[in-house]
Amino acid sequence: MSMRLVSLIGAPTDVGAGARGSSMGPEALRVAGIDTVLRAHDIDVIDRGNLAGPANPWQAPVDGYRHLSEVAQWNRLVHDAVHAELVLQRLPILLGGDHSLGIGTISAVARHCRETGRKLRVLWLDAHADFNTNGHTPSGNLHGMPVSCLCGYGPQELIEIGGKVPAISPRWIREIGIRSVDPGEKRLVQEAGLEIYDMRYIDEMGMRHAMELALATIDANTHLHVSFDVDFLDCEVAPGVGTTVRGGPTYREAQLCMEMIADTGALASLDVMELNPALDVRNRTAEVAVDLVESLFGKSTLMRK
Ligand code: Z70
Ligand code: MN
Ligand code: MN
Ligand code: MN
Repeated sequence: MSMRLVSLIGAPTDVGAGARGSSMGPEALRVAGIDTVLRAHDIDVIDRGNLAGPANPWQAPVDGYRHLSEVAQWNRLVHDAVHAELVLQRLPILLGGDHSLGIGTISAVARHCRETGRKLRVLWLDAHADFNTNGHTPSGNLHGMPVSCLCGYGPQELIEIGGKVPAISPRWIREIGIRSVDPGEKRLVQEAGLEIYDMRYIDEMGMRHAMELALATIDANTHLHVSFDVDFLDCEVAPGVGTTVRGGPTYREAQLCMEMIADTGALASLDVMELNPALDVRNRTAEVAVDLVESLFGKSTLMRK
C-alpha cells in the first residue's frame, strides 16, 4: 500500500449543540495523541491547526433554528478546508466540534465525488438520527439536523453549501447505533427511506451482520465517509458527550465496527464529533475515540497481514 496522507482539521465550536464544551474537542483529541497514533501506522499526518469561526452567542432559537448564521459560517469554513485536502488527495479528519459541521464536511466530500466521478457512501455512527427540521426539532439545535440538511430539507444557507441541492441522496447513507429519535423525526426518516441499523437491530443480529449490510456494495470506485458522533458509544464507555444515551455499542462492538470499515480499504474522509471535554473524566472519552480511530486506520490487522 502506498503512503497514506492524512490532514487533521480542528473546528472548535459548539454553536450547533445544546451544551457548551464540544468547542474543546479538537484539543482533547490532540492531547490524547491522535497524530502520534496515526503516525505509528506509517501515515503521513499534517495537523492544519484550528479553523477560526464565530463565537457562540448562546441565543434562543429563531424560526426553529439556534445560531443559524453562525452554524452556516462554520460550515462554509469546514467545507472549504475539507475540499482543499481532498483536492490534494489527502484524507481529511475533521476534529469537531458539534455534529452540525457534518454538513460542511459531507457537502465537500459529495462535491469532490461529483468532480472525480466517484460514488459516495456515508456511514453515520450516532445515538441520534440527526434528521430533524425546524418544524420538528424539540430544541432548535442544528446538530440534530445535519442529515436532513444534506438531503435537501433545511434552510437555504445550509443546504446549498456544497453547490448542489440536495448534496446527497438518502440512499447513500447508512445510520448505525441509533437509539434516540424524536416523534416527528421518526416520520421524516421513514419517508426519506433512510437505511438504519438501530440498537434493536444490533442487539438481535449483531454488529457484524449490521456492518456487513451497511458496507455492502462498496467497490473500488466508492469514497467512504465516516461521520463518528462520539455519543454513538455507550455512555459507560464514553461519558464525555453533551447528550448521553444509554444502551449504545460496547467498546468491543465499536472496535469491530471500526475494524470492518478498515477492512474495506475505502475510508477516504472522517469526522470525529461531539466530544465534550467539559463533561469528560480525565480525557477518557478522547482516549477511547482515538483508540477507535486507530482501528479505523488498521490497528487490528494481526491475523490478516
Ligand atoms: C435531538 C434534537 C442530538 C446530537 C443530540 C438531539 C439531537 N434529536 N444530536 N446530540 N449529537 O434536539 O434534535
Ligand atoms: Mn474536488
Ligand atoms: Mn448524537
Ligand atoms: Mn450526531
